[in-house]
Amino acid sequence: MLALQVFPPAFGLKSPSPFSLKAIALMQMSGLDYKIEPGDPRKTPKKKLPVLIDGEKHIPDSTHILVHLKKAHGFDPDIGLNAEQLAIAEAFRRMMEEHLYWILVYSRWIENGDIVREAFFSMVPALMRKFVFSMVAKQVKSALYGQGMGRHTAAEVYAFGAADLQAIANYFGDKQYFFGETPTSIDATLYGSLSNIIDPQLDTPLKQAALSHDNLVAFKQRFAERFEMKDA
Ligand SMILES: N[C@@H](CCC(=O)N[C@@H](CS)C(=O)NCC(=O)O)C(=O)O
Repeated sequence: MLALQVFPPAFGLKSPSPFSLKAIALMQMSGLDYKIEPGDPRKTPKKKLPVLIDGEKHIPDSTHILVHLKKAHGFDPDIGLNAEQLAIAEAFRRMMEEHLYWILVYSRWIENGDIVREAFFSMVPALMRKFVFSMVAKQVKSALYGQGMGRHTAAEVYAFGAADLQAIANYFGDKQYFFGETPTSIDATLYGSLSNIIDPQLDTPLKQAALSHDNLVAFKQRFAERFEMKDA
């Protein structure tokens, strides 16, 4: 059976990582038989999660997982899209994964470190938890600075986030899914991002910006129900 290694549940989500949640969403969409396993990024080929295990093969990266599902299992949620739609999906996917993602990271690790510490490191003995958290938080801050997002003020960061969400909401419009009535892979990406922004009990300006778009909130609910994404 296929096994999907992800960051284990937290914040009431099947996974508190947009990439892991996207991969779970893709597996749910595929209808393939699979199980979810808690992973440890230190032990994976690219030191990141998610990873799909298919027999002897370990496939890291949510995008490569989709490619593998297409090639090895005949699951292609994008088969009905034309070249223009594929280009639009790719651009929005990169916006969500390479830009909006970092605003989520900022909202958690820079602005709500205490809550993140208790949610993500509850398995670490209380005496060591602050120390372990501060080591990881240092790496995350450095990554944020390297990427560039960490060089902006909080107001600037959240303005970027609000602009991303506005663009997504504008394109989405009153459709059921990103490209109409049929869910495609960009819907899995969008669900992974939106659920991670909206569902945790963290009140952030990014969450407020997402909640201001009724069409995105309704989509998140619709997708979760159709593909049974709840029950962390
Ligand atoms: N491009 C990758 C990104 C995966 C990713 O960034 N995963 C993060 C969690 S959201 C991770 O594993 N971080 C662990 C680390 O950097 O040590 C994908 O699409 O799967």
